[in-house]
Amino acid sequence: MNEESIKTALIAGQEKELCDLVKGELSNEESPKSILDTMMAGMNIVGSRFQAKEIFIPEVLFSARAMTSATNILKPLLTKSDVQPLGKVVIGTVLGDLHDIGKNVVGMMLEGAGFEVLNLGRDVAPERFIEAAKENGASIIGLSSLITTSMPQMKRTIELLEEAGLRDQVHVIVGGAPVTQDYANSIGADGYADEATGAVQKVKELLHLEQ
Ligand code: B12
Repeated sequence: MNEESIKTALIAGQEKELCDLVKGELSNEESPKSILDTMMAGMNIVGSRFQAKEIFIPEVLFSARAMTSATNILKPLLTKSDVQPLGKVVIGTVLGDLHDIGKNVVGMMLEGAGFEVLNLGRDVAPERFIEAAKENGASIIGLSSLITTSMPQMKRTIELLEEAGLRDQVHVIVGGAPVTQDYANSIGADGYADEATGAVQKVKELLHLEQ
């Protein structure tokens, strides 16, 4: 796989070029998962450059847009639709937070592993998570937070779940760049993972499904 070209197009925010490269890799029988991993590595470089103030929000937005389009090409190949779901997962990015790339990747990997995923999007209020889990009989809520200021919404969602009397029926997993296992423990979450494959494993573990 031409990893460097993929990363370069992603970092430069070249949506069409990136999508063409991804399609080319797929026609060369490259695995969708390794293409996704390469793009995530590229997005990490974007993150480091943003942090180092070498690039700014507009550039990050272009990269994010390119990644979203290219990920949509991979989505049907990473997800299964013809099997009985292993369980239902409600996932979203918490209130006040507009980052959704990582959450979408986690959702996609869960679908690929055979779960039914209800993706609520981003900037999702705690009440909405509870409603959605209740209405759909979900056994897992996945909360994503990428900014430290939105992390308390995870705690709030768990509290509301308790107030709704659903805490023993619904497991909560949390993730996102600033979230840690210690933070997950401190708010009483049932699971944490720092990347999508770990998230799938964690969900299987919580539902006592074989690995
Ligand atoms: C892309 C990006 C943006 C894009 C988002 C576009 C989009 N559609 O998502 C835009 C430009 C909109 C943006 C805006 C902002 N951003 Co920004 N952004 C990023 C950046 C560069 C990359 C994030 C990303 O997509 N990574 C790639 C994905 C694949 O990784 P991931 O999200 O971490 O997800 C993986 C894991 O975390 C995990 N995971 C994720 N969710 C979940 C959920 C569960 C349940 C589980 C188990 C696991 C899990 O699995 C995923 C896949 O492996 C990060 C830098 C970074 N290092 O994270 C900054 C970053 C998150 N942003 C930051 C900031 C400050 C902002 C702004 C406040 C900037 C501003 N001044 O306006 C705004 C916030 C707006 C808002 N209210 O949300 C800071 C946050 C600092 C902090 N700790 O609070 C970061 C860390 C950059 C930095 N170092 O300063 N941003």
